[in-house]
Amino acid sequence: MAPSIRIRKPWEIPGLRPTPEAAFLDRRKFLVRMGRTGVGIAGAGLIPGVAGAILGGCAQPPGAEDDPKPLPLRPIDATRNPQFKLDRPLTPEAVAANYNNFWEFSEIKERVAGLARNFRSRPWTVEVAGKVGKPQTFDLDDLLRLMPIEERLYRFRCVEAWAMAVPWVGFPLKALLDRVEPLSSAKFVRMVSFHDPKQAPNQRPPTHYPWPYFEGLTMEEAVNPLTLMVNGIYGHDLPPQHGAPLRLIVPWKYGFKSIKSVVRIELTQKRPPTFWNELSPREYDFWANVEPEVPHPRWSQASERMIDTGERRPTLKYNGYADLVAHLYPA
Ligand SMILES: Nc1nc2c(c(=O)[nH]1)N[C@H]1C(S)=C(S)[C@@H](COP(=O)(O)O)O[C@H]1N2
Ligand SMILES: [Mo]
Repeated sequence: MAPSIRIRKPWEIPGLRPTPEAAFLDRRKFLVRMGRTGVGIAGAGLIPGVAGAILGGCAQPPGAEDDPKPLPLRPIDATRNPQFKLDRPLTPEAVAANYNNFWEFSEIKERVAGLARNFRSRPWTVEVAGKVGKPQTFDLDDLLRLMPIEERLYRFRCVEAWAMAVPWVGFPLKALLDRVEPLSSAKFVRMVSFHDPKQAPNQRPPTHYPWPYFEGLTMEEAVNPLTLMVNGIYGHDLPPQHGAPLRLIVPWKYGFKSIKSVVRIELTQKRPPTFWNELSPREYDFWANVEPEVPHPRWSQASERMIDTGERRPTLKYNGYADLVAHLYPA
């Protein structure tokens, strides 16, 4: 009788799946490296243009010399919306820009910036389709000219229990959806990331992931005023590692909902499948609301670790945005 061998998926292998312990060790290595190279946190008062060079990190992939140069990060002059106040300091830009989850490039947070630095995010189009009256494919720069761009300071919480606070630049997703005239049958919004194995090393065979990355929200969540489409951070274009040129930010949900480098938005009648939920439904549910009292199967969610200082803070219900979203989830 043949032995029955069950081949484990990479996300089931302890060394490869995200754990708070791994994240903590990674963070320590990162601090040591930052100290050695002198690319200190003080260097974070970024002059756009120089930002690309700094944020690109020092982890150049082999052969990167032949690659085109990183696209410059142009300044964005957006007014800060005073409604969104923080209860904690902003995370230094250089820390946020070198500790990223972007599995298309690497499963190691400190390597993403270097591997993504030459990502071509222009020209870029965003297709909006499905249950809408006016389906449309927008050139991104045309779209940005139409949208009410502003800056917002938001808390951000990863399911792995790390957290940061950053100034995003973007526009409410609702402003975009209004232009395509959703039909009454539209109940969900599905979003899809880019798929380009030439640029994204972890999308190449033998990858075990069902690329491209896909996520979704209910229509009510999508039109909530907090739900932002983001094209900038720290007063300039998004650098590749943060999801250039356009990503979603849903600040009351765990970070995996906030899909990066979006190419397609589709309004649907049925709840769409989502990437991490397909891979591990017990661990990553569709809702993914930040709830301190609901532990992840492998760790508590009662507290979170700030990625710059290592400080632990109590996790806030809906990441501190309950007044704006609790009504979406009646008990
Ligand atoms: N396309 C895509 N989007 C993604 C991810 C990813 O791997 N691929 N990771 C998610 C997770 S788990 C987190 S925590 C955030 C991280 O965003 P940041 O690197 O800008 O902090 O992006 C989310 N969006
Ligand atoms: Mo995450």
